[in-house]
Amino acid sequence: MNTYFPEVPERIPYEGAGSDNPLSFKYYDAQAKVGSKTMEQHLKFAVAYWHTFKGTGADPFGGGSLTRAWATATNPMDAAIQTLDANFEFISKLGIRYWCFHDRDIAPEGATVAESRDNLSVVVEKALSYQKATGVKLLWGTANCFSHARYTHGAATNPDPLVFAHAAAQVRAALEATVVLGGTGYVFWGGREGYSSLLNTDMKHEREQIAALLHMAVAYGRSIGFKGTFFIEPKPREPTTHQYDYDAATVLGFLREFDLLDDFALNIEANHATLAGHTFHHELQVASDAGKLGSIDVNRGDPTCGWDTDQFPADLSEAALAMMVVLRQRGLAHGGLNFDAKVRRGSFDSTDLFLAHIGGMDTFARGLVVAHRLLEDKVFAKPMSVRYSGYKRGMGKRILSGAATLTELEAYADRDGEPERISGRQEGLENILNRYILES
Ligand code: XLS
Ligand code: NI
Ligand code: NI
Repeated sequence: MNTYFPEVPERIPYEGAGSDNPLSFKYYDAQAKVGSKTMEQHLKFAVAYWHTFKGTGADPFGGGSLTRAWATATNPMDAAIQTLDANFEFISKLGIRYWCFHDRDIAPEGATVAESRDNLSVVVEKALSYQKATGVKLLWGTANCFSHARYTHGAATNPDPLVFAHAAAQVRAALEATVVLGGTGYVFWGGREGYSSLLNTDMKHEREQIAALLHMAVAYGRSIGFKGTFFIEPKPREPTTHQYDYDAATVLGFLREFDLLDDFALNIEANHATLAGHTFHHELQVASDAGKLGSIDVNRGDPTCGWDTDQFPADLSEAALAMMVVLRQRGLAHGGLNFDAKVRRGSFDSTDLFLAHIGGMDTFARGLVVAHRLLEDKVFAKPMSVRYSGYKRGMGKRILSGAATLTELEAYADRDGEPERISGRQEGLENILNRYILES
């Protein structure tokens, strides 16, 4: 397997921070221990097939700029197999263990539903043999129910049940592919499940429709032996103006409302968090507090524009804070860290794909080490526990236990008078975070 990236060695080595070799890891040392687990065990990185191998660099102002040797065949099935070859060569050279795909990324849509299924089966079989040969595993699969023109007004939320049926057929086949390839997750990202005008949209009806599809997916998935977790990936806008899965809190409410909490968890994407006006840290914490942080799409947005720019993660404090949430909940069971990120339109060399992933992996390796030390030293836990200590005793305890009444609290406030004001020390805590980033 040395066809598409001949300029890259068989395996990207770990050379440490002192190395000048751009094709080496500076911080990601797969077998190094952080706490009781190796970096590789903590950081279940996955390559996103769509951006890495199907991305063309196109934007609203111009067509593709990335020329890819694996995308030259004129027969779509030949091109699909060559792209799969490139995927496994790339992943093996990087030393990553997982990949993620949409059905339509790996196999072309056919003229009929049956033909599409057959195309997918052929590629899945080939992928399975590659997985066996390389030890690479599937993290999660999903169905692309948003690119085809039939999904213009949504897939499961489409006013036409025949469109719903096409989406259902895709989900069924993608679930089967996920099970065959041993994926531990199956993702639903909203795609076009949202609306742009309430003048033609019955929002309540559409939300019931998508809940129906999710229940069917659970029933079918479990019936064919899927033991993993179903994930919903929140996003507030793009492609529709109002996406139903706006953010983590909205999706948690939806799962509760439609009785889907048992089988689902959340796949939180950094850039979707910022599109929703939140921080990545906030979205991860909301999901984790509910016991529902299942997987993460690691990327970043551009703070100066409101698009899903899907850049590679490069911000150390963001990575450290994210890993703190992950470590506190003891990992991501069925999920991992999927690089849902693309190289910029101007980064057209295939080497740029390696540099981007190396940078993302180093960023999260460093973030992991920093997060581990912050937790070991209880840097934030100690002041946090002091801050809320009033609720561990007396009236605070009565409030949380549900025993206190408004009347009794009024008397308490009246008797004890004005509370002493205590600084939140935010700047001081930020200084400590920076010190850990610089010194870990
Ligand atoms: C798009 C989403 C998508 C999902 C998978 O914004 O991030 O790439 O991760 O369908
Ligand atoms: Ni994503
Ligand atoms: Ni995205």
